[in-house]
Amino acid sequence: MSKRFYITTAIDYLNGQPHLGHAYEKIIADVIARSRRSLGEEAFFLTGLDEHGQKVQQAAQAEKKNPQEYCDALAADWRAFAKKLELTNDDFVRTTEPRHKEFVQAILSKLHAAGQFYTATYTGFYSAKEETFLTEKDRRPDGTFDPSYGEVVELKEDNYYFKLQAHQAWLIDYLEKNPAFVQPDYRRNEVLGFLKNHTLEDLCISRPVARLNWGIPLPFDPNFVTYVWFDALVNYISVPAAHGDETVLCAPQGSKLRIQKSQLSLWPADLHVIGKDILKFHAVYWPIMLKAMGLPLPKQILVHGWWQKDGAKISKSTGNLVDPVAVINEWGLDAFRFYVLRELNIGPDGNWTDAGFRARYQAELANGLGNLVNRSLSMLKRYRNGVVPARSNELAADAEKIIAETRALLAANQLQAALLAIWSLVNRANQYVDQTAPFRLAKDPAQAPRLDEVLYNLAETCRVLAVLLWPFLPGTATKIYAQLGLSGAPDQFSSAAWGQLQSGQPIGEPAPLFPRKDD
Ligand code: ME8
Repeated sequence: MSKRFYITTAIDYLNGQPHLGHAYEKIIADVIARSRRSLGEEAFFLTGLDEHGQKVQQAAQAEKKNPQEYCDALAADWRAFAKKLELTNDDFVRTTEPRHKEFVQAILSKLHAAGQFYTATYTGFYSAKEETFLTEKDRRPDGTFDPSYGEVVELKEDNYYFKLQAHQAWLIDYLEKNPAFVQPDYRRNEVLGFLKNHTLEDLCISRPVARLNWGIPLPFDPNFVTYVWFDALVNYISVPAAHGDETVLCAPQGSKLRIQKSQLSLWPADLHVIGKDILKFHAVYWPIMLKAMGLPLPKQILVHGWWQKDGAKISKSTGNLVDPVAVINEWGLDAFRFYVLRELNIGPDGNWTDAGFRARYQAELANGLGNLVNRSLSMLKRYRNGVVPARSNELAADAEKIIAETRALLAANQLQAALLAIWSLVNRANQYVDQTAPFRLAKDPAQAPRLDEVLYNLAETCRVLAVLLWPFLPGTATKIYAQLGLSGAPDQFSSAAWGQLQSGQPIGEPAPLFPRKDD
């Protein structure tokens, strides 16, 4: 059984509705998964929800629900959201599922038996909002804690700790020897800088049941639960275990786990797609946890930046939100998928403005791609009764160059650059219409052979574009195929090769892909 390309996203906290940042990350992962499948690889795409913790427990209490009921109701909204984005995820994990909880417990038992945990008493400050312990170093010069921590309380409690510190030198060495492990490079440098300038503190993995019970009970001490990182990160291997992945099943020896019949080979993950705020957990804690379990490390952690709206942090409390569902309902899913990937490269922070969104819709989608496809196919309908003329290769070299560029960029997860390459073909073809002026050629019967050539080149370019666009704009790509009279989805990159549109084939009905919207 061959190993699949395994791609994951962060699993989102279930304490509200999904926003632009969540949508962005899931779309990045979806485009990469679709690209790999289009390029001929088998891919497995995992996303899901992080459901334990104090915030969820408190939110459920506020609604007078038990936490599981509260999670079940909200999880239905998040699953519907994944559908709305047309994500092609192969599984959807919820950390409250038995298959996940049992695997976490099996791992905890193994690490406990191997002496990787110890107990210690903590005395200090705690932010429930951020679910984190604070130290004197976290105080501001005036002695207070940043308001982003919410209410900070003083605590004294016993907890279990995982030995991180012992692996610090190993991790520095690993990051130095594996420059692709964290991308982009400046994020890797950030992790290295942190590791070289700080002594790692061991990781607290538990909470006393008396304070938090909405977590996974420690199998070796019923007075404690684990939650957040030792719970959430393990989703990346608990799901492969549930699918019968032999590599991860070696980790918790001897335990009884629920395994589906599928028997997939997934681990190590090829790509964890995450946001910059959870880099330390993925690039420091997670590799050390895996090493302690005796498992190979993921191949790459791909770190995206954060969206703001109109230059300010996205925040529910100030109402500074982009509602992805409202945007999709008004403008269409593909316009939304296009804007987030075209506007923001994977790495830096981005800024959503409604004006910027409209401008790209108008210029690149309606006037660029939409106009090209619509006028090419309308002219073919009008001048040739919708029947594809004989093959002609005038735009073949341009197309082949851009096909090769797009292939390389998709393989390197350079999504914004791939869109730029694809749009250079859109622009080239629109320029070709202006240069060859088929509407003038149509008036002169002596130019009929030339008009045939032009119409073939345009229709074939539209077909090539549908294949290149499939991972990004699957609905639009499928519509272009249907308007060309082709059945199925343009989901195989190999069919982008020039000249596959057959002479004599009747096309379908041209219709605008991106209706113009008047402001
Ligand atoms: O961190 N722009 O969950 P989460 C871009 N449960 N991305 C954003 C964003 C923004 N404005 N806001 C959030 C968690 N994100 C944990 C993860 S993984 C084992 C556990 C991204 O709901 C954020 O960077 O707070 C993260 O990758 C994801 O959304 C989920 O964030």
